[in-house]
Amino acid sequence: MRSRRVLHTVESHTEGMPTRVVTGGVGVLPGDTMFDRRRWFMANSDGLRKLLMNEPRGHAAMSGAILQPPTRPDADFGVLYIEVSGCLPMCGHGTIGVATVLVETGMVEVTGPTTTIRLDTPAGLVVATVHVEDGAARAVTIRNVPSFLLQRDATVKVPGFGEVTYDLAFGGNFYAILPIADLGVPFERSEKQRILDAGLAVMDAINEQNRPVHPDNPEIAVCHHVQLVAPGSTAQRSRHAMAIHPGWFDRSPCGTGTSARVAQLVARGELAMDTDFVNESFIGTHFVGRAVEATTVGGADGRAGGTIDAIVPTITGRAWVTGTAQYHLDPTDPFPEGFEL
Ligand code: PYC
Repeated sequence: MRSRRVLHTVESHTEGMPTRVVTGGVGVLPGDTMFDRRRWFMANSDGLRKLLMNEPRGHAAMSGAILQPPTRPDADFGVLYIEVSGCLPMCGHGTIGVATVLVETGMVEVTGPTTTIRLDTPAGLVVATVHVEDGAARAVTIRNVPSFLLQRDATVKVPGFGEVTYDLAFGGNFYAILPIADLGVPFERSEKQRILDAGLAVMDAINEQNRPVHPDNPEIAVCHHVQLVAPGSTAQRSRHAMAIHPGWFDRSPCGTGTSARVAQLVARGELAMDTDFVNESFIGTHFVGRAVEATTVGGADGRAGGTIDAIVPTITGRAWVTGTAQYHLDPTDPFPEGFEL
């Protein structure tokens, strides 16, 4: 065996969605903040993301996280999120996976029934509280970045669907949120291609006609996630299919998507602060979200538009370690960045 590169990983899944946690083989990325490191990685090292996420080492719905030393003194680890479609500023299921891996591999010492890990993410500091029983991580609660409803009852013209009304919310990434019934598509796994096509059509229309931009960081922009809410969902318990660019579903209930949904429901006056909201994925797993603090975003640096009411959400979910691996790149491998089919 010859190898140009060896990457060490711990494999996990969070409520069905994989997180390939890269624990060795990358080195320290240049940059003063994790956001700078993310920018540098996307410009200079994106082939590494593709190698780990694309086939044959990954698949069309692959997701992962590269561990780094933190860039800020109040954090324990830095995290760079990688997935098939790029590098997200924040990923909820990925953070729950990372925290579980850190505890279960002994990379973080267990300090009691709850162990706190402070993670330096490109979107800001995210605090993970790992609920430990008999040395095992049973559940993780993350305190996410400020989340907010950016647009309420926005409309776009979607080819094949006419004028579509949606809410646009942020929970670490931007999410369009709308009832699937408005698109005339049944909420059934057997209809997954129709659901995906409809979600991607809405996504394309939003990015062409009304592309969202974060009020505090213009480099966080674009809507790559569409949360299609199932009939019968309420502000206490909701089911959805999450269509993600360029064409896959989140298997987990989506941590940043649940944060965005909590922010939407609070802003609409449908969910009270400090109240559980259960969000169910397309495969039937769930996260519990809660708005635990009121805050604001935007306006701080004098940007036009003033401040926007926001909440700080917590998201609780479970992850399991599924294996460990070393991935190699042979110099004669014709697919040094994998491939997409
Ligand atoms: O859990 O935040 C999340 C997430 C984003 C994309 C896939 N999962």
